[in-house]
Amino acid sequence: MNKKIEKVLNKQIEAEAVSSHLYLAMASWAENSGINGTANFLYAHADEERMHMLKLIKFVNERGGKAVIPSIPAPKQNFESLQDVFSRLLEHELMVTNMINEVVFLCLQEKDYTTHNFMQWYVSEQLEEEALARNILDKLKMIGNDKGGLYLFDRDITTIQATIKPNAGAAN
Ligand code: OFO
Repeated sequence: MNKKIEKVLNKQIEAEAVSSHLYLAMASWAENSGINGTANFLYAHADEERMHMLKLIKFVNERGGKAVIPSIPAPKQNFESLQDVFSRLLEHELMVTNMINEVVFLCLQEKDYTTHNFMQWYVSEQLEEEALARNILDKLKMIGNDKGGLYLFDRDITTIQATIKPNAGAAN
């Protein structure tokens, strides 16, 4: 495998691990705050990110490269509110999208069309994840501090996910 490509894919493996860890911390915070629907949503999201990481690890190894399992720092443990959680989540996803775009750009520069093709799955995934995070954040902004609204949000969060990402959680 092209060494430059191997290096950026390993950076991407690390980014997916960091995402999974961050969403796990958010899920645990939500669970401890009694916001159980959102906690379940975030636990599932953390699992999805782990799956994104695994998919990359297997791809690198199968193509003759060497996947590096990264050490990752402890994520932020406390959040101010659901709005705080989801604006951080959106910000994080935007950063991941930029990284993925960089990988795709490098693939074209290096004429690595196999990896370019493989990365298209991540490009579409990011589109969905950004749309989901924006949609959730818009709802939370509308609800503000209304307790009844937040109760319904927590109850219905999986429905929002099903509308935007019908295959979330499915094995890929
Ligand atoms: Fe949420 O992103 Fe992985 O790729």
